[in-house]
Amino acid sequence: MLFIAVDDLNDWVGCFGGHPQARTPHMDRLARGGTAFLNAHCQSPLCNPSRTSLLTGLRPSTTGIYALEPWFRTVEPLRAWVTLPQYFAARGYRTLTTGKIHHDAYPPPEGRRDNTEFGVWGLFGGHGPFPTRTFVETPARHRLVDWGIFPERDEQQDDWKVADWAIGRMASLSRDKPFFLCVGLRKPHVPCYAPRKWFDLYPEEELMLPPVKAGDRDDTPRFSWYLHWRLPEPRLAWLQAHDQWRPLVRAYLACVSFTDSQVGRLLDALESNGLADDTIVVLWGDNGWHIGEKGMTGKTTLWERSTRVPLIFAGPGVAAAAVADSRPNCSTSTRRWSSCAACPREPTWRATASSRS
Ligand SMILES: [Ca+2]
Repeated sequence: MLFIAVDDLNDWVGCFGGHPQARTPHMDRLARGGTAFLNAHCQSPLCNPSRTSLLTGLRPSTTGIYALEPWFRTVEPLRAWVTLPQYFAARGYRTLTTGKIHHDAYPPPEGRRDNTEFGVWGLFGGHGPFPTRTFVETPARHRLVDWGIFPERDEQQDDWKVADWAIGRMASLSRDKPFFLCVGLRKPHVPCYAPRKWFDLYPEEELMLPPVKAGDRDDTPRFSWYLHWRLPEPRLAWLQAHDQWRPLVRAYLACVSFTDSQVGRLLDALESNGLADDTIVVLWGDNGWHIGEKGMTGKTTLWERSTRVPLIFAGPGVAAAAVADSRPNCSTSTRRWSSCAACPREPTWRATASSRS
């Protein structure tokens, strides 16, 4: 099994229809070869609680973990809880991980040494590389909250190196033992840096901005704001005042396409190593991301933009060219890809996008 996690990827993926201009040919190809879950939502719209929930199979209301801390093994009821990779390991799978699967630095180094969480630890990677100074001075001046054309080549990105590590392992994975290979890609999590060719896919003058409604949070309870209001991502008002809304949308899309290309490299490597026919591929996002909707950027809200995530299963035993969609506008829960493409979704996009703002 190849288990690909993508950090902060919302539904701006071609086959999920979140942005009409998103170019993600490799995730779309994966979806066509399997089943896309069009109404998948994360269990909690933030890395640590979402990933902890997914890997333990427990809701955040059970783990009690809603924030970037703690590492769940320090919570007594979870100290010996069997995670998904441990479940596979107990059934004879070789388990390998690279990049961000558990949240950031988790587990602490001593948790990696004894190989209790995964059998093999690969390159951890990070958000790098970084320019000598940020391109955009946002109000919070957070090092990660930045966007722009950088670096020069894909190969300089940590995500490229993480994918490389996984690809290198595929060549040597023994065919006599099944594997559970986890690859955690960081983009499009901020900083939204990508080489120029990915920005060129989205010419600024043709770019569609997400539809937003003035006063959209006027009827929301104040408490709903407290979940995220002090996070470092700028608000829409700041982006508009500083002509940064369009550049951020463009940079995010560029990073989505860069990430998609890494997914493509992984899928190609499965095929070239003769592993494609008997490997199940799962691609999942840990939370979505606002880019102007509800007056904000970032995550940690309970609105759809923050909770809806891509989820694709493909491989042996998985229905191909299928979608599962439990949204009210879809008349059946599972459809063939071609028929579901006709489902109405996000009808406000084009009208709003044509009147540039
Ligand atoms: Ca995340």
